Amino acid sequence: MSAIQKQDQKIYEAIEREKKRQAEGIELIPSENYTSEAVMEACGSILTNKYSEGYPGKRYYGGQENIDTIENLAIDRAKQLFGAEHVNVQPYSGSPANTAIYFALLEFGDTVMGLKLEHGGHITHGLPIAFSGKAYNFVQYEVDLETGRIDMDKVRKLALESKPKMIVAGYTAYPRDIEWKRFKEIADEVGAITMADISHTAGLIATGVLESPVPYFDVVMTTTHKTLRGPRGAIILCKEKFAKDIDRAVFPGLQGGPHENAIAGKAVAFHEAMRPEFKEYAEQIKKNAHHLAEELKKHDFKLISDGTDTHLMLVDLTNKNVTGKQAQEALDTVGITLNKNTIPGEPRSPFDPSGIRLGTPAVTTRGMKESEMEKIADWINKVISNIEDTDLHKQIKEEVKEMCLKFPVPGIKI
Ligand code: DSN
Repeated sequence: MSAIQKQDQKIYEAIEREKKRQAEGIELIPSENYTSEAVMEACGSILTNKYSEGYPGKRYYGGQENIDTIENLAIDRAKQLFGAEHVNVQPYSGSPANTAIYFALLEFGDTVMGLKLEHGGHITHGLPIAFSGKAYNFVQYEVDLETGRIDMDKVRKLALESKPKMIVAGYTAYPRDIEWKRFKEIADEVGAITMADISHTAGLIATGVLESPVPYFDVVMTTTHKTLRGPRGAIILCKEKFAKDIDRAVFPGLQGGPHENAIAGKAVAFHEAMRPEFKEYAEQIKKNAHHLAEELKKHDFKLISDGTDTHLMLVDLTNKNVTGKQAQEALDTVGITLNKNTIPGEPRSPFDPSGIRLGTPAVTTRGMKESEMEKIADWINKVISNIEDTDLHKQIKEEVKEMCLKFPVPGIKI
């Protein structure tokens, strides 16, 4: 950081403060993680200087010999990691990847099925005010309000009624296993394309900790920065028969020059994810999430679907007489970061919803295990049960910091 320090003090200081925040606090936002130093080196490398519109072997600018090597490595590693027929590693992030998939395989106005946002879906899965919801006729399915789970019979009924051209499965706030095979059977019944968004669970899927949709689904996409622990970005995996359409939709359909520094970071992360220790990491994410869920339940927190099969959980705070926003803000003051979240059937506004969403990918990267999950649940309970007790919050902030400093964050030396 010495160059930034010399020439841009304001940015330098903000980054230093962010380092301290990341090191001294507990990160529970389930879509965040800490990349390795190797991933950060690739992202911060001289590769950021290069333009490389096109694909390996077919570029529009010169000087591509090293870029092609890097992008081909990213593609080959992703294919191996997920057992995919074809991979595009150029999407800038999850939303552009999803938009590219729709652009490749649908016509504007086509009917698509996706899970409603407040039930755990993503804005790109058909939110009416988003591009997906405006450009396509999204028919939204929901989770069962009693069980918090997707009822596959209801999905089938909706598919038979609405005859979608595509069915989207895979979510951002759904704590349970997804029945990929059943989705595929329903899609086949109505002749729909299957699209899986595994952004949240890709690291668990790549390691076999959760079942993969890749053998069943036509197209699968994932961001690379969540449980997969790579740089910010996304990839699209698909069956060979969709390869040309997907590639054309990413470039030149939607994007210009790919970010080859991020693609190098993806390649490094895929290499890391193929190591045996990454499987152990993914298994521990799930164990930690399960343990944290059970501990929260002991403190009378109501979990949507009563638990988790994955890395994340969704908590309805209604019985605690605290809103999601109040909880998020109070927990922020003690150094515990999570996000306020709508719950299925949300009666409140998305800016101040009834729930919180939390997960274990980041704390597991630091080496925290079940005993730390017990402490975290205890602190969350104390803060939420004493939402205005700022003296208690100050004391917990010190306890949080003391524990965190025993678990270093990759790339941060405090
Ligand atoms: N923002 C991501 C998440 O937090 O789940 C989804 O895009």
